Amino acid sequence: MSEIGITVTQHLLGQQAEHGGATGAFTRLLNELILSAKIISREVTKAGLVEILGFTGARNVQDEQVRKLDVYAHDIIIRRLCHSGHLCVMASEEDADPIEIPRGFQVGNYVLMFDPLDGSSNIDANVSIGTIFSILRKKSPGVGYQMSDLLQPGFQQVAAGYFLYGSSTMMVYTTGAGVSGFTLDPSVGEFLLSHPNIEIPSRGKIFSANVGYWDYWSQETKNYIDYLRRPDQNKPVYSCRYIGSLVADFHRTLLYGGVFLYPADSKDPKKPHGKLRLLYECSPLAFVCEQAGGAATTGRERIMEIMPQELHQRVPIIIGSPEEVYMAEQFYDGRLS
Ligand code: P6P
Repeated sequence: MSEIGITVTQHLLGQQAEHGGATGAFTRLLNELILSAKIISREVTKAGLVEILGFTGARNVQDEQVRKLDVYAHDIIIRRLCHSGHLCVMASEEDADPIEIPRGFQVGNYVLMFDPLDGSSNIDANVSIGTIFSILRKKSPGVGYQMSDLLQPGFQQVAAGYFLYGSSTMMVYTTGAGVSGFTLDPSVGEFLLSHPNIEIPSRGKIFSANVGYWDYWSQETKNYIDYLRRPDQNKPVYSCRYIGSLVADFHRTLLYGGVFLYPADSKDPKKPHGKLRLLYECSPLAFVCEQAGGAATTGRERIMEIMPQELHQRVPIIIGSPEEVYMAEQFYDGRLS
């Protein structure tokens, strides 16, 4: 091992070597994403010092105000990944439509779905935010892409993960052979292996949900949260922790155990299935969580088995330690109340 430890590129090359037929395309693709994250991290870190905070005045496909850093992160990823030569199409939270590879650029056999800067409403308060990514293989024949290449269920992912821009910048990812975490060492500009083989505790002591929406929740959700809150000598006393930034709430759940949920609620008729998006938020985090020994469900269906119907589809999510997630399913299917 070198004096600075294992870099993420070395880790990727090691995984590539284990895939006999690997051409290196996937490694080069992920390296472009890693470079994009380093650039985004630099801007996020100094966001309070330069005029890159605030709103652009536009609203995205989610009808959310778009912040300058959102657009910056979105643009950086698109520019760098278009040049990678390994993608046939991309999709971003910030764009209503699929993002085609411009004419003149080499087209490849992978699909990238991403949320460029999730939790950006927290930027002004210096709360941790993140980039979430999901990589799939092109399934349709021929050179161009079909919507079916984008609307694939989570179990078809070849890789998924996130970058967390917090007290340090971290990368956590899986290619289906466990979960590894890397921390950016700004002095050398490298992501170094800091969390090899992450495994989520089978049970935790924290639940994470926006309890402010209690009156908008279904009775099943209320019964489950009541169960977690109820003192019972057969289970730990749970704390409630909610940052309101998905990547930060998920990362804490992954390392400490417990459960994060953003259930369906009735507060916005336009979002009856909750707020979080399937393809570039719930599905990639579900892949990471399952690979770490956890689980991810809508309460009634495994996230990774949902057949997507549209690009920006929203789903309820309950994700985390297996014991808390499987307990939740018993409340949603009526076995417990
Ligand atoms: P609420 C941030 O805007 C985000 O998309 C996720 O990062 C976060 O988990 C969720 O919304 C918070 O939503 O409704 O609790 O403010």
